[in-house]
Amino acid sequence: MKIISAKVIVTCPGRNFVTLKITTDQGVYGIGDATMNGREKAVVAYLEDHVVPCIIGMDPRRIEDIWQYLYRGAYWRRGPVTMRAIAAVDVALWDIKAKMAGMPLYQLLGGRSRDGVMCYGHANGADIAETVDAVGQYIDLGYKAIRAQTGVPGIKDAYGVGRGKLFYEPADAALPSVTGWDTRKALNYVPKLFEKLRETYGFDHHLLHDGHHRYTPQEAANLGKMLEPYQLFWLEDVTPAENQEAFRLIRQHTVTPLAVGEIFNTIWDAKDLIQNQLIDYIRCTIVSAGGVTHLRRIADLAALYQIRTGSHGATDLSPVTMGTALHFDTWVPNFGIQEYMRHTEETDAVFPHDYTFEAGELFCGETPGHGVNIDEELAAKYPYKPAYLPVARLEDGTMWNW
Ligand code: KDG
Ligand code: MG
Repeated sequence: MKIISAKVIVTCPGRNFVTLKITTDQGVYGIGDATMNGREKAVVAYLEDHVVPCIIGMDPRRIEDIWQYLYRGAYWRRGPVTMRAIAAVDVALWDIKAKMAGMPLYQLLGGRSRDGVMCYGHANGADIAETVDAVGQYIDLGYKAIRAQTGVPGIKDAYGVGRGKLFYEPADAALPSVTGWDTRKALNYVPKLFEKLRETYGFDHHLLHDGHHRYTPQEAANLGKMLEPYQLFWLEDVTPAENQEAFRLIRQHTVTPLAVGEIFNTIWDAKDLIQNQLIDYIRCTIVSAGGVTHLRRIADLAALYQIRTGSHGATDLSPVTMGTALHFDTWVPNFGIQEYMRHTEETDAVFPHDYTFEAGELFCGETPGHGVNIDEELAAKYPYKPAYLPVARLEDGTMWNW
């Protein structure tokens, strides 16, 4: 059996997606996601110029060997571009293998560990009152877990507050727009949101919050401590993770569970945090961390330390990643939660899929493969549009982490 073509498809049904379609000489094809928000074309070039020519003629059944070939063989290891390109190939090959076996992907991974996958939605509002209402809407939709982000008085466009409700897209400008940040104002305001949420809805639902890399380790520890009475499911990306020692400082001061990993690419980014038990949830997902083959290794390492998964699932992770992640979540023994930011109708039409949402849980389908396809004719109607994530600056103009 041979790979006879590997086609990179770029489409923008509301936002940009990069998809790889690998076809075999036996007519079976597989689909992989290679999207990198705001830097899409770098992965397109990596795939078209450096990966596709190497894999034509290879046996698509040799998933592990092809993964190692692309990882070790490039000499230049890791990084968001490389690992997304490898992920796209890996997922397409798992899709092919599962189709050939006539099984949904989770069966090849080891079968079902659970019926449904608990997911969390994104509630946001311009201020506390609006965010409390938004959380109520998610509760009415049946969600068991909700991430709450509020605008902060005096901060221009705080992170996580979008224009849409069920879906919003932060990469919304042809050049990066400038948002503001002020830690003091956020630290005074965010705990009040969670106080109000618990006062209004009680403690039956899981609540989550994303710090989006904004706080210093000391400020992060302070936030974690202030949020303790409200028993969050997790506090995410509360400080940037380049310096992983920072998490030790945070950990020493708060028992609020910590989550990190959506911008990690390999097990090496997560290893020290996991082995030193400095986090509670690892948020790497399929597209950013080298596909099913590599994410499985990260989850297995995390399981040794009772750290659970919490796959990133914002709108820039295409339905191909979402569908694959749901098969992974259905199998992985140390599953924690799955982020679920809904895609627009246009995106869903370009990527027909068989996963469903019911009563706060997501369910992968039973069709052979990962259950997500691409309608190439429809995809062609939505050409690439440059779109960047925003940047953040402090009031005095200093660049900050978005
Ligand atoms: O492309 C960047 C987004 O995926 C990211 O900002 C979303 O932090 C995010 C999250 O937790 O979903
Ligand atoms: Mg995040």
